[in-house]
Amino acid sequence: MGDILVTRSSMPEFAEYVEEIKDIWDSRWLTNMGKKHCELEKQLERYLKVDHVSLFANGHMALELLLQAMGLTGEVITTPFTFASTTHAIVRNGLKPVFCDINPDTYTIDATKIESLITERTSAILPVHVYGNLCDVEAIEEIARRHHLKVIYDAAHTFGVEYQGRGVAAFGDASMFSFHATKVFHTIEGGAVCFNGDADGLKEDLYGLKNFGIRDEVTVDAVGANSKMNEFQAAMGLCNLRHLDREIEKRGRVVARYRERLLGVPGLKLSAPQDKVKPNYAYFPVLFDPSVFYADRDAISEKLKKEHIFTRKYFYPITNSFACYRDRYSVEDTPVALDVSRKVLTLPLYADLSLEDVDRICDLILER
Ligand code: T4K
Repeated sequence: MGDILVTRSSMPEFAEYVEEIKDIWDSRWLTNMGKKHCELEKQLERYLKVDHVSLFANGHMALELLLQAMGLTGEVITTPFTFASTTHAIVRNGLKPVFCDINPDTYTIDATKIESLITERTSAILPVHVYGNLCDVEAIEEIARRHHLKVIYDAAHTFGVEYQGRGVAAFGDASMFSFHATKVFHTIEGGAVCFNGDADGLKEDLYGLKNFGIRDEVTVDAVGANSKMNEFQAAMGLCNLRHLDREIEKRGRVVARYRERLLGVPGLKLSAPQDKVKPNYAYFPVLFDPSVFYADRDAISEKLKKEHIFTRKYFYPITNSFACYRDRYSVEDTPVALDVSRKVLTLPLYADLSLEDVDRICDLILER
């Protein structure tokens, strides 16, 4: 039996991709905001129900350059229960991350704990819609309004998620999506910044920052980077977008089977579906409580590995304990995040995972 990895990239038919990239050969236009790039931006604006989509070479650079474009200063309130990218993007902008604990049920920022962390140096809140779970966007919006703070969402996991019929990128000042190969929607590598309205000319600033800060042939007015999505990435996005709804539906079936088998088992905690949220089934996290369940998550992970089934501990360790941040932050400040990170295992999830394989994974987890 072949390996079952934590995820597996969705792919269009080979012929479909070849057809999509044919005109790249004819035009010899390979990158720098070409036709495919522009077409994908337009299609994503429709799909995500948002005014502006700005594409990037990857999600991390999208976030890093977004923080730069926003001109943030001082401190940014965020959570450590995330991928390295979120915290690094803050620090690489010369800003100080201030870590807020997470909600024990959604694993997103605990909005009730944000206000006590606000100082006169705070310029923004950077919450993460972790696993595709929506943050408490209403409470966060209210806090930001009261304290005149920017809200930037790390929406890397939330492509296609909607709340009360609105695309998730409608919330906050801007959102970053990742289109990495492991994501529900991908462009091989890739990412985007999405936002509504454009009073401050953010779209133009982002356009400049991903292209060395070049405004026109003779004007370089920002210290930019190179983070342009190329035409082959955009072509993969155009193909994948055609099949996305079906892929999400198939993921939904896998999640439903996991829930059927694991919900209510003493010592296991699953993420609950959120009210008024259209989900994208990005990840399937399970918390293993060894004081109740017969084994801890490391033992379960090892047991599955012996059967060539590979889970991941997203997100362990939490970012405020990373070696590169040693002695700068304390995990004691975020006890819930620390506890969740020690118990969580994300189980294999992708559109083509068979229900028989889900059953086999669940049997292995449940049998002593
Ligand atoms: N913010 C958050 C909250 C994020 O989770 C991420 C990325 C970002 C920001 C930054 O976005 P990007 O700059 O990446 O666009 C993976 C992904 O590389 C990363 O994108 C993702 N989060 C993170 C949660 O997972 P690794 O180091 O675990 O990847 P890796 O190579 O171990 O792959 C995991 C599994 O995916 C493999 O076992 C098999 C499968 N896979 C992997 C690749 C590379 C495929 O099926 N196809 C592939 O091409 O980070």
